[in-house]
Amino acid sequence: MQVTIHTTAIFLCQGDITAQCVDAMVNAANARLAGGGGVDGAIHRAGGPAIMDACKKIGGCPTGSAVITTGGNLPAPHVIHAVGPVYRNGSSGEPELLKSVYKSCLNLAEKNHIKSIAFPSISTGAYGYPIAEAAHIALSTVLEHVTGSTGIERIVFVLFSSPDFECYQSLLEKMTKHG
Ligand code: AR6
Repeated sequence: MQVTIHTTAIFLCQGDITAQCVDAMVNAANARLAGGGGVDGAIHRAGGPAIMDACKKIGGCPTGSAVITTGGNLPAPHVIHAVGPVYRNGSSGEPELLKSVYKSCLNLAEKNHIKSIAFPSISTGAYGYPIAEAAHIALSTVLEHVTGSTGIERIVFVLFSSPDFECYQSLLEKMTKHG
């Protein structure tokens, strides 16, 4: 599925984020930038040790924020390491932190003249964020951001499972139909 808002095309696809040909791939990282499972494991495996070397130099990243490194051997020259919140009960600041992490990625992308960026569904794996709530925050933050003037031409959400893809798809349809 694809929608174009202002000058930015937003795509949804199902698959493995490490195969995306984009300027920057977003990693669902942890605050220590220490690597892990899920997207984090896949990105470090496919990108090689240069990414971990760069993460070690940075040292860490607060929840709700993001940092940028090389993409190592990945098809993307950059990786944006985004630290989403661990989901507790939904009223411990998780929505604000999740919105903030997407905004941080978009701001970092613009600052680095990135024209295409791939996002996973941040926080909805090991960090336990319910998919529908997280998808709503992810999509609304991106849609809001691209109504302004931005150098980002292409934003891809890469969903791993078919239920996650369907959830994002039905939400994006609703959100773009009703404004
Ligand atoms: N491509 C795209 N999406 C994927 C891939 C992939 N290769 N692999 C998993 N997903 P998660 P989080 C989906 O756990 O919840 C790590 O250990 C997955 O199905 O990667 O933010 C870090 O080090 C889910 O929908 O990230 C942190 O400690 C989504 O990506 C912690 O997990 C996010 O799942 C971060 O947890």
